[in-house]
Amino acid sequence: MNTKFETITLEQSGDFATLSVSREKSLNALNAQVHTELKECLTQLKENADNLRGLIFTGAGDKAFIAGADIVEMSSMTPEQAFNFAVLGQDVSLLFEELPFPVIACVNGFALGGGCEMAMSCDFIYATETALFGQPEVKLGLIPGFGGTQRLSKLIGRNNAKELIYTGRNVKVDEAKQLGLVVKVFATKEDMLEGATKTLGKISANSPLAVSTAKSVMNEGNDLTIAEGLKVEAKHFGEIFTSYDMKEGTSAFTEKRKANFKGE
Ligand code: DAK
Repeated sequence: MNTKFETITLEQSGDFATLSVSREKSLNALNAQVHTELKECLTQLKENADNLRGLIFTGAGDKAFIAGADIVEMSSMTPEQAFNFAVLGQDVSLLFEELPFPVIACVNGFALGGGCEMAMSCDFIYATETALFGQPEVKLGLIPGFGGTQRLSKLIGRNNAKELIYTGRNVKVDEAKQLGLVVKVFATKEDMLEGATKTLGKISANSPLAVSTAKSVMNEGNDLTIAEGLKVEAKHFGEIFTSYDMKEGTSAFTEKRKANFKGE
C-alpha cells in the first residue's frame, strides 16, 4: 500500500488504522491534494479490507479536525474546477461509507463546513471538549457541498439542520452531543483516540461479516422508505444464514463457548 502521502498520514497498528489529515498550518483545510490523496488511500483500504477491522479518521494537531474546504484554493476556482472538486469530495465521503468496516471520526477543535461533512460521512463521531461543529458555507456565499444538506438532516432532523445551515452558527460539543451529532465526549485527544480504539476492539470481537453487512444495510436504508429498507434488511438477513460466522456464532452460543469468527 502506498503510504507516501504529503497531506495525509496513515498508521496501521494491528487490526486498526488511523488516518489523519495533516495540514496543521491551515487547520487541516481540505484542498484538492488532500481529497486526491484521501481518495487514493481509501480506495486502497477498500481493496485490502481483509487486513483491517476498523479505521479512525482524525486531524493532525490539537487545534482542528478539519476547518473546512480550503477557502483560499476555492476562491480562484473556475466553475469546472469547482465541479471537479465537488465530485472528488463526494467520492471521498462515499468511500468512507463503502469501507466494509467501521470508521470513527475523532474530532478535536474545529470541524467546520467540509470538515463537519467529512465527519458525518464516517459511521459515528467521537469528540473532545474543544470540538466545534458548524456549516458556515452561507457566510461565504456557498452551500454545503460534500453532503451536508443531506446528511445533517438525517442525523439531527430537518429542522435542527436548517437552523444550523441557515444561520451558519457554530455548535459546541455539549449541544452537538445533545443533537445526536456526537456520540461520546472525551477530555483530551489522547483519551478520545484511546476510547475509539477500545470501541473498535469491542466491535472486532463480533462477526466482521455481520458488522459490515449491518453497516451497508443501514447506509442503504438511509435513502429508502421504511418499507423498502425492511425489504433490504430481510434480503441480507436471509443471506447471512449461508455464512460460516452465523453458524459459528449460534453454535458457540448453544455450546456455551466464545465464538471464533472468520468474517465469511
Ligand atoms: N481554508 C483555508 N485556510 C484556512 C481555513 C480554510 N477553511 N481555515 C483556516 N485556515 C488558515 C488561516 O487562513 C490561517 O492561515 P495563515 O493566515 O496562518 O496563513 C491558519 O489556517 C490559521 O487560521 P486562523 O489564524 O484564522 O486561526 P483562528 O484560530 O484565528 O481561527 C477559524 C480559526 C477556524 C475560526 C478560522 O480560521 C476560520 O473561520 N476559518 C474558516 C472556517 C470556515 O469558514 N470553514 C468552512 C469553509 S467552507 C463544495 C464542497 C464543499 C464546500 C464548498 C463547496 N463544492 C461542492 C464545490 C465546503 C465549503 C467549506 O468548507
